Amino acid sequence: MNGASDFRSDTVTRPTAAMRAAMAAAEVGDDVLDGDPTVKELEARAAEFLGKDGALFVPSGTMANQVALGAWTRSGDEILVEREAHVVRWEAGAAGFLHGVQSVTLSSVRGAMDPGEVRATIRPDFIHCPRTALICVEQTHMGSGGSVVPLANLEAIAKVAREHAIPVHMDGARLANAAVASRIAASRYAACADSVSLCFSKGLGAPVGSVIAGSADFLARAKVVRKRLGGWMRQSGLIAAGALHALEHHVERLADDHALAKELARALHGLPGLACPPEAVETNLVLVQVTHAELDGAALAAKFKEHGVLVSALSPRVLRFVTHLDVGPKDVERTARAARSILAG
Ligand code: TLP
Repeated sequence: MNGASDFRSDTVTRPTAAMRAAMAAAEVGDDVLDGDPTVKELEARAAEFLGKDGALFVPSGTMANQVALGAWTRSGDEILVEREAHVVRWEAGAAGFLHGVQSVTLSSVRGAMDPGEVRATIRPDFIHCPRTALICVEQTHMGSGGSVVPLANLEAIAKVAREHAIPVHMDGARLANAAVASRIAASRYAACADSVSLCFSKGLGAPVGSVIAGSADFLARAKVVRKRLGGWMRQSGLIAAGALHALEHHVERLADDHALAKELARALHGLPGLACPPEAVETNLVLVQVTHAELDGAALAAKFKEHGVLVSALSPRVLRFVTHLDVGPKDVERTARAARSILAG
């Protein structure tokens, strides 16, 4: 929809002119045969950003998570994961389909699982039990509207995990948002995990690509899983250049997206049938509870579309607005006008 205010996801951004120029100028090679120089540079830069030995470039955040699961688990294992985490909610059952692992899900307060409950859920070493092979955390936590999981909580979970010699995987699709919002380095959050993913195709504004980072040992296994999943690419320097540009130029500006998300929440909160307390907005996601008597999430999203505003209905009672590089204050004003007109009618 041309000219729309597209709040469906931060994945919808189009590369900027400067990013396209960087991509066009990228030096490339066959990443499988000899290593692509731009991919190598991106992997080194991303590893440094995340404070890990190294990183592997993969096509998507889903593949980054699934490469990690494949590298840490074997068929019949169990993973502990937050109930709303992308790994269990939004990856089409990949953990079971690809790796034969079952997921035990734990509730959380805005993405922060209770370390005591994590400890209590770890299986004993007993012939009848599956092996608890991995604990998964997510930063920011998408399911609770981009909340920043407190560092102290992640450290407490990491401590439990280490005591039981269980690795931790962090879905860091939007870790850069957490770092910018909290002014805590991404590498400090990542230090709570043995593997961490980062997406360039979300708030960072690149067209494609994620990395999965960790120790040299982990990466050796991860490389095999990436190969098995068909995720090893060839002249991928072209897209890695977009990701490199994003890492160099689009991290600090995430603060603008966060401010805009708050502005959007302020504009919508309290309109009849909508609730999105601005104080709950920590990064670039705004979850709007739909309490309207006649309109559910899907009906409301359809009405917004008539006004040129695109938004996701996550469930009958929840709309999700996401701010990013390609929306600004005018789009928020348009959304507020649309909301007032829809709800007045
Ligand atoms: N999430 C998408 C949809 O899949 C829901 C979105 O629009 O937010 N981890 C987290 C926390 C994510 O939010 C996503 C994407 C992923 C992983 C997967 O990334 P991709 O889409 O690159 O596979």
